[in-house]
Amino acid sequence: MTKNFAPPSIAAFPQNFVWGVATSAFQIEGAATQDGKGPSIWDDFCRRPGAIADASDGNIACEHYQRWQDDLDLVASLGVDAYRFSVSWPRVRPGGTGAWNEKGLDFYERMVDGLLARGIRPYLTLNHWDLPSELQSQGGWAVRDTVHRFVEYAQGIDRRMGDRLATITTHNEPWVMAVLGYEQGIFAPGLKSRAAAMQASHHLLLSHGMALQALRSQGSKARLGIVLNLSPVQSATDTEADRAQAHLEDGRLLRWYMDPLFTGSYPQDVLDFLGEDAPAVRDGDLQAIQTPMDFMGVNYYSRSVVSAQGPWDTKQSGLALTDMGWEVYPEGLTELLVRMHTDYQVPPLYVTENGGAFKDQLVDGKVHDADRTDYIARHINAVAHAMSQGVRMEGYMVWSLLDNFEWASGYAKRFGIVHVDYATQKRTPKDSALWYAAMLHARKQQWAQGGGPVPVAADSNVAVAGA
Ligand code: IFM
Repeated sequence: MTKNFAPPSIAAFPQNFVWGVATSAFQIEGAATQDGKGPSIWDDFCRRPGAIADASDGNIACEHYQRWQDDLDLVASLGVDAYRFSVSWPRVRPGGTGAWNEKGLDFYERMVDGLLARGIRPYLTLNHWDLPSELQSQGGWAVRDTVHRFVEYAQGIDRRMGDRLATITTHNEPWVMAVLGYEQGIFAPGLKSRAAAMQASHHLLLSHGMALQALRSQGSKARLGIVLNLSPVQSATDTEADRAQAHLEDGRLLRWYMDPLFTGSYPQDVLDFLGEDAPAVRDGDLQAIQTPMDFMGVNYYSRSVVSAQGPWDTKQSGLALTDMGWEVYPEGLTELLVRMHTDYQVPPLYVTENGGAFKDQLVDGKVHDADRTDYIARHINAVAHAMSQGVRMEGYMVWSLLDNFEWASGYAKRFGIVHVDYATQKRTPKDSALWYAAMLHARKQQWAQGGGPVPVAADSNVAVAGA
């Protein structure tokens, strides 16, 4: 059993704080062409020579499409309150427009009902990057028509299952889709145009706002929001050049999304930097983007350090690094959450993703991933610190439930708290999963006993499926 990692200040979290685990469709489902699913930009991108580090794809992934019931049992055995997952747009509407695929819709509807039957709240994301290929062939997020197709898609999902969803997230990490996908070309669709990237980012934000309006006007029962990937951006040195570069990066990563969502304008310094690459914005767009949200999610992994001299080498900081080469920097999460709360009128916040890839070893049916447990425990404490400074937090979700397809890194990077043997598809909860389950179990006991902190015992014996 796991050793006792500084139990998060468990008393700092209210009883209704939502604890969860997260996944996304393309990364776990597989069944790339089954039951009428259409192709997505990630199916296409995986076929590009050199695009994916291990030349893998999402065709099989974790076979979640076939194994979803067992996977939901696993989720339930962790004792979480919520499961965050995404719908594959091309599985439910293969061309992105036109006919809907009943089998795809049934799959997600069964999953939502399966979660509710297990007492778990469904947190559904509409767009976790797998845009239907057919829409990409018409320009993808760089063209305005995709905004309207997305709104129809959101309405269709809400009509079908919105009455049973806790939340609907429009987009997961628009910065990643726009900048890595359209500007740097290292993610799907693999384009290299700053102008296209910025237009895509505007259309993602606009489609978010318009979808919220459309869902509200059809009476959606789900709480609505968006998820951004954010980090505090720090200057490598105190030189003016580094500080200016860090300010610009902060503008491109954080203010480019937070300002329009909460203040109704794009940051002027970034617009000046973009010049002709700035997006075309029509009258009314910024108003739509500002449509109030019920919650907002933040995905946090590390800080970003910026130097005017070029990319910062994370090895020079002396901080522990994950297998992605990302610094372990929980203080950054507190800093970020406090800033969001201070600088913007944010709705209640969630950490919708947090976790780490580490070099796991499966030995005798166990994975002793102390580094991951330590990472998670320290970040949960960072959330508690933010809450003690007045930040309204509603939940925390570990990324990820399962080892899965880590995009351009393929299957080599393992983020799961549950190990997946890709040859057999066997799931083995790692020590981090057992620790998380023990922590949640201790919390439930704590509340059953009327509150008061209960330490997470080193030898807690909580039954997790497959352990
Ligand atoms: O795996 C991804 C996820 O799809 C989006 N957020 C970051 C994770 C780790 O890179």
